[in-house]
Amino acid sequence: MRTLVQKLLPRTTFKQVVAFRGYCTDKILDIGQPTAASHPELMKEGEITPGITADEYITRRKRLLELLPENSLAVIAAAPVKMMTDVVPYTFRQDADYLYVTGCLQPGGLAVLSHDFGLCMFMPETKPYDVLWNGKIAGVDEALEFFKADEAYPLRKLREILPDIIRRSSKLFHNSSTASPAYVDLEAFRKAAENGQVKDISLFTHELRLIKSTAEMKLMKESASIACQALLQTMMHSKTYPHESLLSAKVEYECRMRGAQRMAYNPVVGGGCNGSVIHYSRNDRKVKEGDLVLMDIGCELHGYVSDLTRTWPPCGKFSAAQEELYELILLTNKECIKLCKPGASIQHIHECATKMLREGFKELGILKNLKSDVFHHLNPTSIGHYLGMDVHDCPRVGYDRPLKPGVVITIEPGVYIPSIFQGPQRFAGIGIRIEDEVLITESGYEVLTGSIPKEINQIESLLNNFCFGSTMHGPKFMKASTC
Ligand SMILES: [Mn+2]
Repeated sequence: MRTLVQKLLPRTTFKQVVAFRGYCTDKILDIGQPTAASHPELMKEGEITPGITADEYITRRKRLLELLPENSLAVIAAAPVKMMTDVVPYTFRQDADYLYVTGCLQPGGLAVLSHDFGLCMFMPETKPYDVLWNGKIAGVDEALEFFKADEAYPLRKLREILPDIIRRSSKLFHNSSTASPAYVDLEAFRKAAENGQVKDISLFTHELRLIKSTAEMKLMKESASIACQALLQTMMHSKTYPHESLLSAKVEYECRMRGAQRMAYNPVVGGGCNGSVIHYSRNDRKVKEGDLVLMDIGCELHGYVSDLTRTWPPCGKFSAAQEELYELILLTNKECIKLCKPGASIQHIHECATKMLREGFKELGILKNLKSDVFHHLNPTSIGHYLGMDVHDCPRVGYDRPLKPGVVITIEPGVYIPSIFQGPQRFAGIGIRIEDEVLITESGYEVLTGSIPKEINQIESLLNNFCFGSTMHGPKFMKASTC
């Protein structure tokens, strides 16, 4: 595509490009991502990303520097662009650490932090030709004026500037998940690595990201609310369109129509025994009459993700076997949520969940005895994980860490019975997970996904008393009906 255009437009000059941009854009400065000036419907004055102010970004950097040992350096690169085919990139998603520290949504940059100079941003440069094709991006001026960096340079200066800074530092922390040759190949970096002076920055960034600020909690709640509304619409849709791919499309549409930038992960839409595949992603089968469908979905809103799961029978009625298993998972979900409070840990809640599930499985005849190893096949997952800018957020923080106010975790008990199974055959091929998001508060917890039903009578009532008619055109056609 690009090569062809280069041939067609071999003499595009800078002046022509500027004139063209001036013609096709309005007078508001475009920095390659939303600002209060360009997107007043999305952002307030003083915010760098929607809901997060410049002051909050400055505070984050100050707190990160406080955690860094004396005379150390942090190097955090933006996420790389991943290509689908030669000139076609996958949708870009910024690395959470780089976004957390800078607020910058574009690829190609490098943030360097030290006690000496604060934040120094190395920014990618574009040629007029790139601007013509891909639009404006933030450069050195924007790094200083918009992202409030203390210093900023074009990326081409990196080789001149960074080696000296590295040599002057006794420890180096970098984001190994986005490590780029731009700095890793520098001799000074290689020497520091050989001397054992290089460690991963996530040790510190995950500590900071674990506890959400008031602004972050608001975004987490909005992200959860969007996912709940979207899944509710999808549940109602499921009776008329019980097909995994249509439910996946529906939930993504409903999330994005409500302002989410993307899904947090590929939706898991497992009908029948596909629900027993924990990260099932094919989503290409019709849900059989009488089967359950398990949907694990989440969206991303301005850098903050949601993650919830509901399991229901699109036909509108749980079978007796489905109901028996569902009640056990639901009870475990509710009891585990009650355990969420400052001082508890995911590990502790996991142990309580395991005990409840083992006893429940034994009672249902699924386990022969309480200590059976079969349990690990029926329930191989943790009861939950931290949630925030990433789905499995802050993995450097152990699950034995006492929870604190401002931490968000998931509670997601489940049972995954394969189709070929030694126990009572009425349970064969049933997969159930019920996942909620829980914010730890001073006094206990707040369920962020409480607006979507999980009780059997609520779900059956929802499916039988409300559903879309024979059209796919949205809520205005929603009606009480007996379909
Ligand atoms: Mn989860």
